[in-house]
Amino acid sequence: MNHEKSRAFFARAQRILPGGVNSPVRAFRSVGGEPPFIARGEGAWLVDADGNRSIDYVMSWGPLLFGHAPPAIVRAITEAAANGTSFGAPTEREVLLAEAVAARVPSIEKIRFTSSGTEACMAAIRLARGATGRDDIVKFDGCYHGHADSLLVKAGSGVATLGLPDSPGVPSDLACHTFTLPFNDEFAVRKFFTERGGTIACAIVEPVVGNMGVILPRSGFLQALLDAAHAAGAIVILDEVMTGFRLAPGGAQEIFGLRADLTTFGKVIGGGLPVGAYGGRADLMKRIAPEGPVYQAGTLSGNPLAMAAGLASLELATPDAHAQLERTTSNLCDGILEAARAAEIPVRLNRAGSMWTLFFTTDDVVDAETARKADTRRFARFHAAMLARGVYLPPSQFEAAFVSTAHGDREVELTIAAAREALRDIR
Ligand code: KE4
Repeated sequence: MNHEKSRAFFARAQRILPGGVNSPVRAFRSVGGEPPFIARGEGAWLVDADGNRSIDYVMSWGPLLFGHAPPAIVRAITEAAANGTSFGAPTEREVLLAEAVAARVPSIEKIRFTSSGTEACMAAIRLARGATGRDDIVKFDGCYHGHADSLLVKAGSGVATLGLPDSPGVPSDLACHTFTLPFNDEFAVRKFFTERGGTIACAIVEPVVGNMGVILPRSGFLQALLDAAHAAGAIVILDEVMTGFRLAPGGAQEIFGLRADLTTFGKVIGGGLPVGAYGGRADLMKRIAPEGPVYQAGTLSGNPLAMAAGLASLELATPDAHAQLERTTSNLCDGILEAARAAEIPVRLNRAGSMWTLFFTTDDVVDAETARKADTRRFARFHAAMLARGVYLPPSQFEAAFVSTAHGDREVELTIAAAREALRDIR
């Protein structure tokens, strides 16, 4: 594989962009090597600047449930763009997308769109603090909810990958209001909220974690969090930026039969364009300006192109599409596990629907502590060996891989064949 153009682009990018990228995890720092510069996406495939083709399991970190450039979404964006790209005024599509989200997620009584998941999580926390008059919040070690100051405390995703438990620049007298508990530890949750739940405005959690790699909630854990938080008068925010509309038409809340007080969304509801959203109980959301005093705003919130892409994306997110994603991902992961067994390499593969992570470890991965025991050097060798064979995995052990409806039997077969060789190579 020739990488000359990507290498030249990366050298040039590093002169003007920090690390040569616009988001840290893209720089390949935790897997080594240099990132390919992408020229275009075609369904399940990426084509880089040097013409190399690879099967994409990053899928823009989750938004592309239907692969690259699905005709219905491209058409929706193109048609919307012909009528103007932004107005800074209300439009019909914002109402239509809000109604489409609420129709799929019963806990959404009111919703507000933003331009990123970070904004959505930041606003939901401000709302919880404003509604309760409390300053403290709870998050879970290894979970990532975007880069707002209060949330960069033992965060997952890029921060965990970079090994930065707390980011410089976050004031200590702000970080001290964020309490971190171990994910999946029901006892710790009940104990914490019993002892000091009275100062907690909210708990925010990824219902299925994607930012430590994929980690599923133990049975009853999420309900225990809801019960303990509510008993202490705290609000529960389910961060469905990654799981929303990916795990099921109604996201994780449909899967687990839960009802969040507030939910954050992103990724899939933008169909690849910048969208975030937060919503939930009407008695809370009515406190958001201009209806209420809690301020939150955004120049491009509800952007007509992003709303058009989101509407087209949700229209494609049918039960049949989710059934197809389940079949494809199950076949893929069974084949990868079989390849690891054949290579006699100890692994754990965690999967929830069409998001999965292969951990190089001998222990079940159930929280940040067990995730961090994974052999990241071996993961880096696996990542490079797969990329050399035309399979583009997330460049970090602590990220989720994503399947789309554009991944078919051919992509599954090619990926499993590459995994057999790559795992043999890294024994
Ligand atoms: P954004 O601000 O990146 O749109 O959303 C932040 C966010 C919030 N909540 C969850 C559960 C998320 O996974 C994310 C962002 N996910 C990462 C991938 N793990 C984005 C990739 C990146 O940072 O480049």
